[in-house]
Amino acid sequence: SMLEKDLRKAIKGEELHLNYQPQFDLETKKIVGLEALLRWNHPTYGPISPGEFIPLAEETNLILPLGKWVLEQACQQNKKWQDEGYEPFRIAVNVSVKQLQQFDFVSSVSQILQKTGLNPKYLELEITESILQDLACLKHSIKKLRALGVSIAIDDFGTGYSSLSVLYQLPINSLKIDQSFVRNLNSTNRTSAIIKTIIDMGRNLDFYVVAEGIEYEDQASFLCKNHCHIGQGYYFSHPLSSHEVQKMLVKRH
Ligand code: G
Ligand code: G
Ligand code: MN
Ligand code: NA
Repeated sequence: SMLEKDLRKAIKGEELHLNYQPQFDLETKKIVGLEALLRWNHPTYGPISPGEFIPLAEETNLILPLGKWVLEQACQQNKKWQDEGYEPFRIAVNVSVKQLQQFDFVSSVSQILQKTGLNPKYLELEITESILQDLACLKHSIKKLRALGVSIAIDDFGTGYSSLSVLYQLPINSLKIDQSFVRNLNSTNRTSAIIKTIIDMGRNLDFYVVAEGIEYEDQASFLCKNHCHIGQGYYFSHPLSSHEVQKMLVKRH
């Protein structure tokens, strides 16, 4: 398709960039991480959402070069902030199942870490819950990534198919509660019961629990009161350009 051809060109050119959405410790209100979010500014159509072009990139395998580009950009930018003397934090990068299924995925992550000089403990990979259906073959890669020192988050948690047994079999670090739960928090008691249950379960399994899509103060305070560790959403900050991020970072003294 035309869009596919354009995306191929975009990967080589200057049309792609990353935005970064801050993640806050809900108790201390300090920045503890940033999620890298891909943006495509098409020369004629303007901004195209990753929700539209990521599925296309997955179908055409363009996600492989694209995913590598995202990983390298994110690691490079995070290392740069650290070198400039800002307090270090983790950067989270979304990874598609197609990428994880590549036999050389772990070694390409390792190469990118070496090339950029980023300490692996400052990289987190976000994997959507739905891919855990393919558990057997991914378990091995996830274990190797952990052995490298990289963290693993389960994204959109609560919407996919993972059984509880999957959660204790996988060496993951965090659960990201899907935005839909936070969005419906006020409308039903059931949603708040589900959120509390996910937080308790996550904490009991020693995971960090992250809530996404927080838009209102009462959502943030509900999550904080119920001991969710980390919050992300428009209430705290929209995704920002690297320049905007830098303005809110704190120098080490
Ligand atoms: O940033 P935004 O809400 O528009 O993102 C829409 C969707 O695209 C989200 O599901 C998000 O996880 C996904 N996405 C954003 N950036 C990337 C990326 O670099 N790689 C992958 N695989 N998905 C991404
Ligand atoms: O699937 P994933 O969780 O990676 O998607 C992240 C997406 O959610 C990004 O596209 C980001 O722009 C969007 N997002 C982040 N915070 C909020 C929020 O508070 N409300 C809504 N509606 N979307 C958000
Ligand atoms: Mn994500
Ligand atoms: Na999510």
